[in-house]
Amino acid sequence: MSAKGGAAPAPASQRLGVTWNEQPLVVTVAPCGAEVTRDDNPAVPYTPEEIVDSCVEAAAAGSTVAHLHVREADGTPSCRLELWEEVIRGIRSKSQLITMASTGGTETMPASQRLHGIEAAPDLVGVESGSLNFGEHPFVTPPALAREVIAAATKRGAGLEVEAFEVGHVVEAVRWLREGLVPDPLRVNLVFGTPGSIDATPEALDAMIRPLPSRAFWTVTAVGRHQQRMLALAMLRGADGIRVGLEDAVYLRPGELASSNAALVEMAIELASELGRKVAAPEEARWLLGLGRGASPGPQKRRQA
Ligand code: KMH
Ligand code: ZN
Repeated sequence: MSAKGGAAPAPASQRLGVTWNEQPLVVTVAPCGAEVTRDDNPAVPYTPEEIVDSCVEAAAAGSTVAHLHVREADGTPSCRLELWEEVIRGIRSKSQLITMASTGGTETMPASQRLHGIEAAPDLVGVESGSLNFGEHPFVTPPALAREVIAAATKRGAGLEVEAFEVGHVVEAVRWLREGLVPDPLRVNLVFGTPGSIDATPEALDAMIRPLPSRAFWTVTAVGRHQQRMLALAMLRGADGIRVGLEDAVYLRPGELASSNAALVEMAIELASELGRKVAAPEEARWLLGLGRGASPGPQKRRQA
């Protein structure tokens, strides 16, 4: 399907030529983000050791990708390369998780510092394809900064995942794909319910997936109380993956704080299983994300699975 077409892209299951629920689901954990604190939930990991341990537990619960930020020991969002290296090295030594360095930083972090995680050689790098208001503050990613992130990640041999908070961000990512700035298949994480950006509704989900080409690998993140409903909708809609973790939601269910990132992963996997979606094992996730040895899978190769 062309990105100009009016219809939404084919669900992953149709692309594979398998029934809708046979497409393995990649579960990403986002253990700490940059904003959430221990006042919100005492289980938020701060130090590299805490982040690594929390990710390893989440991997044991079934997640296969870790979307990462780093913090100083007091919880302050950080960009220090030593912290990035410690986290990525630690996760690699103790799990099969695919590591993804966010370049989101914080709204106030100087642009150049947002790129530091790339130097720690993660498997994937998250890149914002536009700007938005993030709560009370503008969160600005000018096109030149995005291109810098893409160039640095590509130079390092890391894959890219676009973080899209608005329909225009998805459209921009598709333009990058057409221009050859990012490889095919495009990987994009659609984020819903962040104050200041697109809402968490079925209509918003449709709007965000509409511009995507059929080969795109798309995942869904929903913030706070919207999480379970949006993840369920995404899984039924044929999402390639979902993301959970304390970065996005500190409650397991209304009134009950999540005891850990692993608890959120378990909740998501239970939900997936109730909806008939099986969860990708580490090697499957690596392959589906085009991170295995050899060429990126794409639909042709996927069909052989
Ligand atoms: N910390 C936020 C301002 C991402 O990880 O790509 C943005 C953010 C998004 O964290
Ligand atoms: Zn993040």
